[in-house]
Amino acid sequence: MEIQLWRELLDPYQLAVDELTVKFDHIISEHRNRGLYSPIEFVDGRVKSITSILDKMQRKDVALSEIEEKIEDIAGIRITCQFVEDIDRVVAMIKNRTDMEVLQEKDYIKHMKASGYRSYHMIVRYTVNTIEGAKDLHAEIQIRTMAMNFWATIEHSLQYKYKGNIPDYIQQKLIDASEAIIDLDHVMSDVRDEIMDAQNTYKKKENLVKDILNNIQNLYKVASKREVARIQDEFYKVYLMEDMNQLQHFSNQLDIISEGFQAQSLQ
Ligand code: 0O2
Repeated sequence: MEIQLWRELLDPYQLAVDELTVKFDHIISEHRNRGLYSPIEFVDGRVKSITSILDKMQRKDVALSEIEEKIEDIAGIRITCQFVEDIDRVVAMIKNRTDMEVLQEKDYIKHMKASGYRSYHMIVRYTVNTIEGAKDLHAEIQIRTMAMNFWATIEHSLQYKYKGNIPDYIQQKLIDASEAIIDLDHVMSDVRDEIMDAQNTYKKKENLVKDILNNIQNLYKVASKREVARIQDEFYKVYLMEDMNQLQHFSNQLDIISEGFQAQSLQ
């Protein structure tokens, strides 16, 4: 197939990857902006390379005319979570969405592959709008923990190096490593509440400081420089106390002060 035709074939898949990445990224920011824990830690996506498509066509005996129907991971999204429990939440979220339809699910977490590979796969139908109109296509969403991702990335590189024929002794080490990853994910789940608590506290503090600084910046428009400098000094003092309650109290007071100045400036 000519390169131009490959481009035309892959273009809508690139659009799907771009759109889906933005949508899943937005789930992260929606959670974080509300001070909530996000079950998604990060998202990335890719359109399968032409070489990889050709390899898969050969491996699965797929004709050129059947690519779109039979190769379901031309558009691939990878969602990485911190904890195994988060994966179920992400799966439920995807099933609830109205902008994609789940066609197939493969649970390689409950049913680990012989290689030691673990991940949750979903094939979805997704519609993109191109200059030629609406087009339905398939995308593969892989959901896994950071630890599973670490293993899969290393193993993928080895598969590439040994062209699928990884020597037995390395294969055995990979299986051992996969078992260790299962243990690691369990241990992390055991201290999940502690970790989430620490992360939430940090995030809350970050949001609060952002709000306070925004407020102080806005005050420059309505209050005297001297007054703003005094508030800023006060903020540094409270910040150094490392006490969230004090910081919250300061933020509430600042809200009241800001409203007062805003009201004055409107008179
Ligand atoms: P790439 O380079 O990531 O695009 P199969 O019939 O099992 O060969 P199928 O039917 O396409 O593959 O579906 P499956 O099993 O859900 O695998 C799809 C993708 O999952 C793979 O794409 C890999 O990205 C990943 N994957 C599956 N098995 C393994 C594994 O044992 N190790 C690693 N590291 N990744 C795996 P591609 O096209 O194989 O590769």
